[in-house]
Amino acid sequence: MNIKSELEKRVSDIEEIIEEFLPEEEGYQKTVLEAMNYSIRAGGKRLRPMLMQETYRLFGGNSKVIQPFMAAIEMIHTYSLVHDDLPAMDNDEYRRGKKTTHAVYGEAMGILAGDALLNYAYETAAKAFLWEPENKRLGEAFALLAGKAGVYGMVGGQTADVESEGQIIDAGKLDFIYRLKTSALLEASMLVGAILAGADKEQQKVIQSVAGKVGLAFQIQDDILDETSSLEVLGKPVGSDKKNHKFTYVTFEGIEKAGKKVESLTMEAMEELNSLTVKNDFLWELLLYLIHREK
Ligand code: GRG
Repeated sequence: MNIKSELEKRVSDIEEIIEEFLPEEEGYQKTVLEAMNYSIRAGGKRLRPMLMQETYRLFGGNSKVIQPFMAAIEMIHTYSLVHDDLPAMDNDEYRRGKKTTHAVYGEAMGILAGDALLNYAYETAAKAFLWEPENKRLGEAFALLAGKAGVYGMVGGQTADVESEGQIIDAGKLDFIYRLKTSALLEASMLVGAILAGADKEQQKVIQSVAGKVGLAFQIQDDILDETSSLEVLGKPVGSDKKNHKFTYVTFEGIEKAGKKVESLTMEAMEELNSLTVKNDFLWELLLYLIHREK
């Protein structure tokens, strides 16, 4: 399989799906609608909707009902990036190779565009209930998505992360931050796919564990790239962790050990995925590809 061309094809399919759910830019609130669409259309790997769709396929899902959830997870992810880039947080000017939302539209619109994207994500996912009112799995998927994005998920992780700036933290707290700040949305992506496709509780447990490990590996690779990459390749400034006095896995263990950890976590995740009777070759290749991702 040529993973690069398969990835390109999937990203373009996913972008078409997301585009269908984006709001019209009109009315007195036109500016915030433009800022929302600007942030979403700025690009990115579309990893979360991709993992959702591939996990849905893994368990034999074949309805359009997954699509509003795919758009919703990308909206939630994008809101988190818009807010993370704000002056009160990382104060970054570039993201996904473009000016950040607050850099283009001003700080107030950056805050509002993030708020609006988060809410619009749920408005979008709720469309699935109108399409398939008899589908009993939708409520579970919706609750899971909200929980993983919220204070017991990504927002909780970001809180601990912000409060830890400038401090030396122990491995337990770092693990907490990574599991919530980063893994939670990857867990939501894969679990929503699994739930909507009808995976049973045992299968969901495996997916939860796989996604948790992929999330940790993904965050550690993010730490590595923040030290080793460049603005041109990454599309966002490097050295952001140092600038913000953030204690990362790389500070703890160094680049080499961190790289090994990315590999071992991914291998464990892949072994667990392999323990399932269902298979998805692309998902397998995608996880392998992520180990050595350059952006
Ligand atoms: C503001 C509530 C709130 C949360 C922010 C997600 C996040 C929490 C902060 C963004 C910065 C960061 C290092 C997050 C960890 C997850 C991560 C590596 C995000 C970047 O995801 P990619 O690489 O981005 O998938 P693209 O642009 O490809 O979509």
